[in-house]
Amino acid sequence: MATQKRPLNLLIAAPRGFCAGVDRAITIVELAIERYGAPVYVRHEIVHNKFVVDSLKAKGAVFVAELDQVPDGVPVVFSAHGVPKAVPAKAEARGLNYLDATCPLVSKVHRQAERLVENGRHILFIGHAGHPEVIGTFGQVPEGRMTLIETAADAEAVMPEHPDDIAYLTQTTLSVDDTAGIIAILEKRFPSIKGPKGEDICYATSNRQAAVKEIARRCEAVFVIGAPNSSNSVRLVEVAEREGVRAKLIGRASDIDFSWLDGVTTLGITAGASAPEVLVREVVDHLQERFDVHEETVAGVQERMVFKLPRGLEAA
Ligand code: 2E4
Ligand code: SF4
Repeated sequence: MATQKRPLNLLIAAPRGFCAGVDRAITIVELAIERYGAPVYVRHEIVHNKFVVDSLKAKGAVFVAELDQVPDGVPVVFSAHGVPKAVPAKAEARGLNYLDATCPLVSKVHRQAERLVENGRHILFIGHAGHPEVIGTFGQVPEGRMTLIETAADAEAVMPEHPDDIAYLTQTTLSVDDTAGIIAILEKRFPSIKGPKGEDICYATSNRQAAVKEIARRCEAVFVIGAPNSSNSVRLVEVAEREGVRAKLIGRASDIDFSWLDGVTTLGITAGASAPEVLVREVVDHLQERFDVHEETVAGVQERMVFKLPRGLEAA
């Protein structure tokens, strides 16, 4: 039967969606429920995705903002974004059984921060104010030893007390391009500034940004599946926009307003590191109801990263 639907080309970015840190964090909550039984408390959204959080709630997870809301005697998981040192310390003082789902790549930045401060350096931390990862990283060092740099203007303006004893570190989910600009300013102003050995922006963040750039070059609009509080997802929207396309952050298929696609013949789709693949399929299926969809996956680098589970849960 001839179809009346208008054709729509879909370019689906790869890699997209879950990274190794998110996979690990969700598995930790699931295994904790299996091992200890429900309820298992989780401090902060395990990852910034409502679908993931709701699925875990259905299995017996209870999400709270602060440790004070966790009753005595129940296990608690710390989210993938990391926590200030005071949080596990408080949990220990209360005798709580806690499991740390902080991504190992965030923990690596925590250890770098500690070491730099031990060696007498003041840290300029490039990140976004109020984000839980930034709060967690600031909480690794004594107050006053780290200064937040959010923008190029901040990098131009910062006046460290001892400019020869400074270092910089970054949040893991920043824009690769913006961060390079900020670091260039810092290195020009403070030639002896110490930087991280590898990259603090993680492999998943940079791979997803490269992949969305690739599809954005070939389409008129891009949908990024992710949450407004998901830093890496919001960065994907910005990266697509910089390539000159219209980009929309959507939580899931039901957020789509088909009028956004008026005049669009090729639409790009990607997903942030905390957005499950089922939501990508749901979006494609939803578009298929309205359009004669032609789907193409645009494959970039292959990811093979897998992180070990915390000791104790491995055998579960
Ligand atoms: C921990 C570190 O940090 P962001 O807001 O992008 O977190 P999200 O939960 O969306 O993604 C997973 C994640 C967790 C990323 N980096
Ligand atoms: Fe870890 Fe990167 Fe995933 Fe964040 S985006 S959880 S730092 S792998």
